[in-house]
Amino acid sequence: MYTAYIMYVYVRMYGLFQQAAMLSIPDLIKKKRDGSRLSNEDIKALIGALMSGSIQDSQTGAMLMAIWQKGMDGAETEALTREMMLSGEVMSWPEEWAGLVVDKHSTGGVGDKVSLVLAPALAACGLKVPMISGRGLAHTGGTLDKLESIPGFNIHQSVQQVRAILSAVGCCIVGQTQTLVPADRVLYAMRDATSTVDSLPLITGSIISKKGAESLSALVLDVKFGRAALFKDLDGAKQLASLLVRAGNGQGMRTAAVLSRMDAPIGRCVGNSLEVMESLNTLKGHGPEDLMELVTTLGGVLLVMTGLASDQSQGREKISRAVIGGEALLKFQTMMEAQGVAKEMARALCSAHTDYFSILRKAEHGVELTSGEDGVVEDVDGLLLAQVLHQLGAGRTKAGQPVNHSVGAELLLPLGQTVKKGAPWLRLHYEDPPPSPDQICRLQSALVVRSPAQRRQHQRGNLVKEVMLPF
Ligand code: IUR
Repeated sequence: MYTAYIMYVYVRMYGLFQQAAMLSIPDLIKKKRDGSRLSNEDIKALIGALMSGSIQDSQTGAMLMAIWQKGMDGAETEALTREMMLSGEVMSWPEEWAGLVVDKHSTGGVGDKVSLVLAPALAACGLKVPMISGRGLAHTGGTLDKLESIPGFNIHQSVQQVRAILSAVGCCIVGQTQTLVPADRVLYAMRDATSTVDSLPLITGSIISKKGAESLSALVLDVKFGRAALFKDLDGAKQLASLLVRAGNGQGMRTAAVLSRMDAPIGRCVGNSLEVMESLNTLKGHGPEDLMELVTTLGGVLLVMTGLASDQSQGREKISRAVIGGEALLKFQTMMEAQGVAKEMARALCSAHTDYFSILRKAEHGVELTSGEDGVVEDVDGLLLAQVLHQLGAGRTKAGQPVNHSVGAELLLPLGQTVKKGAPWLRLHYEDPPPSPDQICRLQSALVVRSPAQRRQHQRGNLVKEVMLPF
């Protein structure tokens, strides 16, 4: 009885101490604003207040700006990531999948259709891939928009459905569910409204909390740098990659990053339907070199981290064989069926001689642009290309806007190829609005042709700059 009383007094006192130690929201804002680091308890209290609705929007905005200005160290970023992840459901998997559940995240690019090839290739190698992808925003494309250009493809799947598809197929590509990381939905909207999107700790918390909620064994990040990337220079991308790798490993996922160049579009097609077509051609063994380089590098890293390959070169080789041998294509076909595509249509899309445009929507109009000079294709400005396509309806400016899946462009010549004046280099697919003379002019300026004598080293072949492994 006496012991129970002592325990009661101890617990009450401890609670009172805890309460006294907890800072008010204005004090927390002041602490960060003045450059101090937030403790784990501070960050827990902050995310708790966000979820309970006891923090005002103005206070959240002020805290975001304080974080944007003063930054967060690695430990703070890890705590933010963990508390965000715990704000919602954390997925769980059958025991027999232990060590095999993986995913990839890309910081966004032009013509980036890697997920469409990588997810089924990993499944073909025996991994489980619950790939949660995003939609396109501004000039960057989104995997979900690409997949929705396939009639019937349903990106909305519950956690139970994801589990069932992974059991039957091994991979799925789905949108964010309502139950995962609700804190990120609130914070992301506020970051957008307060110009605090481009903060390294906030980006890290947002990306890694969502991957943590997938309960992954291993995660690979494709962190891009270059003119069409979030970070223009390698140093900025490296800084983000280090934070992401630390935060991912801190949440118990083996996390690695690949730093890759994002100047020219990846592959030859940009635009939703066209990119699905190019992904299917890649899964049929006819993929462009740069796309295959990314797919095999990222996949190879995941195979090494899950112990399915002894080193990076064996990992790359296994992924390459899964693609060339057709096993990945079969996985893609069954994934399409599991996600709502009619069986006959999925089979037709995956057959050797598909007339893609009998299934995918083709734009009503097309025009070919021609080179103004003789020489060698030195570069194609992916950012310029994506910006014009965005204006023609291929992308969205605000979340929730529809996109025109049929708008896009095909590069008719690879980098390094000789071109003659008057030869076509780009086929533009458009509907309404048609391209204006100014837009045509901007597209033309995306092509950089040099005489063979002037030619510098072209960029294909060293797309992957560095691989950061967790060990
Ligand atoms: N993708 C995310 O999931 N979160 C972010 O903050 C950014 C991209 I920037």
